[in-house]
Amino acid sequence: EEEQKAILFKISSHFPSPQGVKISYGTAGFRADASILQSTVYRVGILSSLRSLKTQSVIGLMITASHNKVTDNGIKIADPSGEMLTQAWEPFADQLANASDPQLLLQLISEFVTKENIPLDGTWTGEILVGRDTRPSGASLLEAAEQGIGSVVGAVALDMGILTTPQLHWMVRARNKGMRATELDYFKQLSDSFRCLMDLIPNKHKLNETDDKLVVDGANGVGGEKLEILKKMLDSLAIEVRNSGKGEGVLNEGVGADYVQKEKVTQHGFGIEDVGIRCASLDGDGDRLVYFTVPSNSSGDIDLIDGDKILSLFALFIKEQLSILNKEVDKNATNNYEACLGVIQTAYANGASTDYLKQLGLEVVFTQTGVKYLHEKASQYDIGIYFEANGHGTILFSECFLSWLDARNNELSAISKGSEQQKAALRLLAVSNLINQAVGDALSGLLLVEAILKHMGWSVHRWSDLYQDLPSRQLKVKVVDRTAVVTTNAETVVLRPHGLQEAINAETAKYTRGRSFIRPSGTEDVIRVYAEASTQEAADNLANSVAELAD
Ligand code: NG1
Ligand code: ZN
Repeated sequence: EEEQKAILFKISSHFPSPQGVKISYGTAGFRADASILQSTVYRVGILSSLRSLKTQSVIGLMITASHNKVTDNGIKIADPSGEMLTQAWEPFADQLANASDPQLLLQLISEFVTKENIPLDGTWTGEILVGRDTRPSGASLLEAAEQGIGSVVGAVALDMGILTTPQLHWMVRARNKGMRATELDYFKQLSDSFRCLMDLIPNKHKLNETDDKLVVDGANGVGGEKLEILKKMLDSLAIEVRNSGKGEGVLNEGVGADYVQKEKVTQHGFGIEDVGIRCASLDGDGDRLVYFTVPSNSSGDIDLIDGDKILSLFALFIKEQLSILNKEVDKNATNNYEACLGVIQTAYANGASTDYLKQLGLEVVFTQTGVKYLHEKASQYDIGIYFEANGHGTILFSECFLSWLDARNNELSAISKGSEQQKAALRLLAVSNLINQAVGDALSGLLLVEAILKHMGWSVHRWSDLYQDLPSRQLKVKVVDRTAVVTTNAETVVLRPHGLQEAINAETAKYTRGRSFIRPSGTEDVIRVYAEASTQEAADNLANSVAELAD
């Protein structure tokens, strides 16, 4: 124990916390200008070692700032099943990151180790998989993380290199399930299950060659780079990657899913020559996915197919497979299983998508912004589908449902091999292998979209026409103290400052189909404003007046 203290003390003194800045955990881990992150990353390294020892599992540490500008960086931690770090440890992460000197740091750690009963006696070896995106600051920050991990006796870091965030989360999950977890294993699982879905495409759609090319904007980041590798393993899909990170373009600058979704204009590398073609865009660390098309007018605008519409497509497909599977099932038979399907959205979901999903008869639940909240909720269903409008989402299958499905598939393959019912079972199993159940993953999401469009025999336009988005507008307001705004009810209602919600209500009531809310961002120093109304002009006006109220 004394030895442990000495090591921590010695190494910590090389990582003084930045003066005069308070850093906080936020929606998706710590994020800031890369130049001030050395000590934070070092300390999160320590935390991930403790987390690994506590859970006696492999933990992940990812150096990325996702869609933020290239000079930013950040840290995301993956818990044993690949999901985000448990919220219960976030306050400790905050305390560590802000501890002013090594003495205080040591004291915090030792109190926490006692409180959480973390075994530091060497009976268990902690293992932390570390990865980073393509940001130039990544290599040196990753080193700081390794120093932090190594500061805890009995914990080791394993450098997985440059990865998308979801790849790292996937590896953590796979390792803890005792599966092979290299990057090649990841690519193989995705391409194998994609092939499996393509083999199950109804005959009538197999020959449909139209609409076959997909063009993908890689945000000049790691996602584009990885897609270049993955696409070589797919034989039935032609993908062209632009902004792949190999050219001159800067990460996330005028490109990527966040830009496309928020600005709704064509990004760098796309234009009038792409009219009508099916296009997709990834974000800087490959965990967000949106689709879009370039319309024939030369407005510079795009037709966005956002996370809500991806969610709708997934929900429709899964619902269809479930109903085929349960058709003709004897209600009293033991092989009957009414899978509970749930759909999770946030307040940013377009109102038209929610109406559509409800009209399909689906259960729609709302949570706060941030994948950690959506994921938690989705895990309460047999099949939980969650998406943020910005394109971050996935599908979770419960162990219980999957083992029933597996058994049911075996049964069906014995009594009615090749039947529609068995195909439905196989499709659902393939989806559970294709979709990254650790966290939203642009690459696996993209393959699932492609397989479903092919299954339905749909063009991108047919998909886009599922429903018409209500016009919406998002704005950011810079304020002195964003924490002054406190919200409730999945962030749709402002509690403080007093009177603000009433003012927003009064403003919103002036608009047909008006809806508006504000919340403090968890990743940037701003208040976000969202407004929706029946016309674009009205949505813009509503957003502007609410922004003025928030200022
Ligand atoms: P904040 O900055 O808390 O709004 C943003 C996104 C989240 C989530 C996180 C993490 C919006 C409105 N917000 O969070 O959905 O993706 O970043 O990347 O898109
Ligand atoms: Zn991201």
